This record gives sequence, C-alpha cells and structure tokens, in this order.
Amino acid sequence: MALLRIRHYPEPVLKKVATPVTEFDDSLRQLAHDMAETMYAAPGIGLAAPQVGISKRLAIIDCSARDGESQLLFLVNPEIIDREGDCCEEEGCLSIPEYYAKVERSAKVKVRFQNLDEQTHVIEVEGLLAVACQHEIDHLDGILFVDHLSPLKRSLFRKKWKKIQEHMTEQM
Ligand code: K1U
Ligand code: ZN
Repeated sequence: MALLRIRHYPEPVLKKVATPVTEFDDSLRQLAHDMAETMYAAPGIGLAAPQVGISKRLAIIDCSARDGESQLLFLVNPEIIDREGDCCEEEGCLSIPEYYAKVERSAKVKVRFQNLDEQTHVIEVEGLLAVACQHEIDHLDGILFVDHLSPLKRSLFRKKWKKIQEHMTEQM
C-alpha cells in the first residue's frame, strides 16, 4: 500500500468531470486501498479519486472513524437516485485544508454504486454519511463544497484561502 499525494484547490483535476470506471481489475483495487490508507492518514472520512490526481469515478467513505469500528465503503460509479429533506452541516475538504463552512444538502439520499467486484448496491443514508456521499459524488463531478457557497461567502473564502496557502508555505 502507498500514501498518495492529495491535490489542493485550485488544481485543475479537481474541476474535471471524472470518467466512469469500466475495468474492475487489480489496478482499481490497488488504487482503492491506497486511497483508504491516504484517507486514514490525513485523517478524513472520505476521499475521491480526483483528489489524488486520478479522474475516475471512485470514492471511499468511512464515517465510523470517530467510533473506532471501521465501516469502509468503496463507491465505484456512484449515483444519487433519490433525495429527501434538507440539512445544513459544517464541512471540510482534504483538498482545501483548514477551511470549514456550512453547506446546504439533502438530509437523506439513496445511492446506487458498484463495489470493487462490479456488483451493484443501493443504500439509503442520512446524517453525516449522507453529507459525505454528496460531498464525494460532487468531487467526481468536479464540484467542491465551496462551489455551494453564496457569491459573498465564496469571495471571503478566496481571501482566506490566500492566507491559508501563505501559512502552509511558511510551514514547509
Ligand atoms: O472528500 C474530502 O475532502 C474528505 C472530507 C469529507 C467530508 C468531511 C465533512 C463533511 C463532508 C465530507 C473530510 O474528511 S474533511 C476531514 C474530516 O471531516 C475529519 C477529519 C478527522 C476526523 C473526522 C473528520
Ligand atoms: Zn472534499
């Protein structure tokens, strides 16, 4: 297994619509497990392939990290097929470190996806897992959580991001 380099805003790969996975082979399994190692090391509760520079429709989520018991989900070609209600929770992003903001999302979502063996599953989720599914599927469509902010909040984000980047450069 290997730690992968997480790409930061505004790298172009984060804005691309990722291509569907068609080959369910060892290289997909290797990438998925390397992403898991990278996500746990970060640490984070999710990671999408574009965040490690690979424009493919693969994402992983493990919201159980805080509870201790691992429940790692590998989502290949995930799609939201139904949504219900609204919520507004604070989000972070491993591609935009040190910046957090509340984002309006659906409260419950039904997600259809394939696993690493090409089998199709449908899950209905709510709470943090629903937010994480929407956040990760957005990554596959080239959308970042800051794209959901109002124009005013987004311009404040851009100013703050410049300072965060300066701070990160000083620490290197
Ligand atoms: O996709 C990503 O950038 C990962 C992101 C996922 C996410 C977080 C919050 C709401 C929705 C989606 C993160 O994991 S940011 C880090 C984070 O939330 C976290 C870090 C350590 C412990 C617990 C959570
Ligand atoms: Zn993110």
